[in-house]
Parts: sequence; C-alpha cells; structure tokens
Amino acid sequence: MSAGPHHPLRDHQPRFQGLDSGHRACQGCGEALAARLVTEAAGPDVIVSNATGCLEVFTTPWPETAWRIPWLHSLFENAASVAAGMEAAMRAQGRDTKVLAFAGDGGTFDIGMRGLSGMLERGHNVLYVCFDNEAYMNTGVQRSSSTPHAAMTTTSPPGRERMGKRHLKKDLLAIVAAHHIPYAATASVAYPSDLRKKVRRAMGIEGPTFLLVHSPCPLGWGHDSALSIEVARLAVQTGLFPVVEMERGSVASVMPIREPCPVTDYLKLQRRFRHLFADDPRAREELEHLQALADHNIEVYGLKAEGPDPLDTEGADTVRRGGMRYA
Ligand SMILES: Cc1ncc(C[n+]2csc(CCOP(=O)(O)OP(=O)(O)O)c2C)c(N)n1
Repeated sequence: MSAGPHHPLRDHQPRFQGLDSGHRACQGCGEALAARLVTEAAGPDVIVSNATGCLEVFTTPWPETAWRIPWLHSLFENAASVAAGMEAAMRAQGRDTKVLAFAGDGGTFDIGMRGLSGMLERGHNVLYVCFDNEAYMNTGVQRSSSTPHAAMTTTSPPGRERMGKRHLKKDLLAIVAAHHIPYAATASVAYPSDLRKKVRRAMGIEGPTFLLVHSPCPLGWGHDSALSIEVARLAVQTGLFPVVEMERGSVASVMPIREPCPVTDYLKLQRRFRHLFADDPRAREELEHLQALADHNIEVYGLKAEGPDPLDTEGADTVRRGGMRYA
C-alpha cells in the first residue's frame, strides 16, 4: 500500500537502522538500545571499531552479525587506537566515511584509557561512544572505575568491611574535556532525541568527538528489565548522571532538572544498592553521601532550572551555556 510521499508516519521512520533485530542482548538492555539509536543517527556511511564487551558479544555470535554497517572487532583495550588507524586509512584514500569507536565503560574508563587519550590528543576525526553500564558486565559484573560509589558488584560486595564500592565514579567527561576536543557530551537512553541530536552534531564535526551514554543493565544493576528507561531517567533527574555538552573543554549546554528527585527514588529500584536500605547507620551515611554527590553535580553544572519539566523533543531539552547553537 502506498502512503504517498508525505505520510506522517513515514516521515518519522528512521532513515537507517545500523543495528538490526536478532541479536542476543538481554531483555531491557540499555546498550542495545543506545547502539541502535547511535547508529540510526550516524547513518550508513560509517565504519565501526568495537572493543570487546557485551555489545561486541551479543551482536556477533559466530557466524552471524546484527550489524548493517562495516564493523570491526578490536581488542578490549584498543578500540580508539584501531579507530585512529582506520581514520588515517580513510584519509589516505580521500574518503569521507566517518569512523566510530564503540566500547563499554571497562574498555573506556579503565583499559582503553590511554588509547583514547592518544586518539583525542592526536586529533583524529573519530566519534568515540562509550556505552556506560557502570561495570564489566560481559565477564560477570566486576566493578570498573565507572561503577558508582557504594554499588554492589561481584568484586565490590557489601559486608562487614565496606558498603559496596569504596571509590567514586571516575569523572571521565572532565578527563576527556581536558583534551580540549571540539565536542564531548553525555546522554541517556531515557532521552533518545537528545541522544540522536548529539550524535548528529558530533558527526558534523571534523576532529575527535566523544559521547558517554548512560545505559542501564538489568542483569548487573538488578532492576526489572521493564524499568530500564525509568531507571535511566531517574539517574538524570536525581543529578547522579548529569547530561551535558562540552565544547573545547567548557560546558556548552546542560539538560535542566526542574524538580530534582531524591536519590533514593533511583537507588531503591536496583539490587546493586539494596544494602543501602538495611537498618544500619553505615547505610544511612552512604545514602547521605550519594545525595550529596547528586547535589554537588546539580550545583557545579547548574542543572537546576525553573519552569515546566523539560520535554524530550528536538531542541527543547537543553539549555545553552554559550558556545555555538546547533540545529
Ligand atoms: C586484555 C583483556 N582483558 C580482559 C578481557 C576479558 N574481558 C572481556 S569483556 C570484559 C568486560 C567488558 O566490560 P565493559 O567494557 O564495561 O563492557 P560491557 O561488557 O559491560 O558492555 C573483560 C574483562 C579481555 N577480553 N581482554
């Protein structure tokens, strides 16, 4: 049936799907959704270097692939270095194909950090996307330097000695921004149009760009798989995961929070924080600590805003803080 050239539903169909159905992600996987949104917005003329991790494993069970774009499995530690080489090859051949690098937080915050830093510093024309599910999920939920403070993982179990992870989540955005690259941003699967807009923006920039996408993991975080989007939304609305854009090292825009939710709204949905709701003075102390971290984020990024709740529509969900406006 022909719906005509201007059928409203057709107009809103994504033009391109880079990650197809039939992969083996868990129900409610934030990474699968994030990767679909990123590749949808990036379009077909891309080539991906993908570090080892869940995304690589669940999309390419031998001999199948769920990718509809040229895609290469790098090592766990070198997605950025491989992407840099691919970009140099594209340039040598005079081709415009954009190179993307994909990795989890383990492959980015920890083991791929120096490759990422080198790629940013050398100014390669690569969009690096970190799918941040806040632990080494593919190998059984070990803590990474992105795991939030006090979260339970298999290597940061709560007990007599400690209340989950002792250390803070590494501020990777600040580290990346300190390379003074043209564009670095955070996004969340709970705000898909904001995420797509940021991908399109990065795609249009010549030089290194970086996107950190908060991607809930029902298995590792211990939440109902139907609640992934709600959990992701609460991470933003509590201030625990600030959604911001940085240009050349300075904050350029933020997603405002009108009515910050208490961190307990976010934490109580997840088994990894269950020990914080025990009748234990140490648990109360940790809850206060996490609330203080959220309040700190709200303060330093100036996230608190007046007016109605931000709508997740193109262009309406961020507040510019200087820098260039973009379509
Ligand atoms: C050098 C090296 N060390 C360890 C491993 C084992 N390994 C494979 S995937 C993985 C965890 C990946 O975690 P992350 O990057 O956060 O991605 P996720 O699976 O959570 O998406 C580990 C430790 C490896 N493949 N290579």
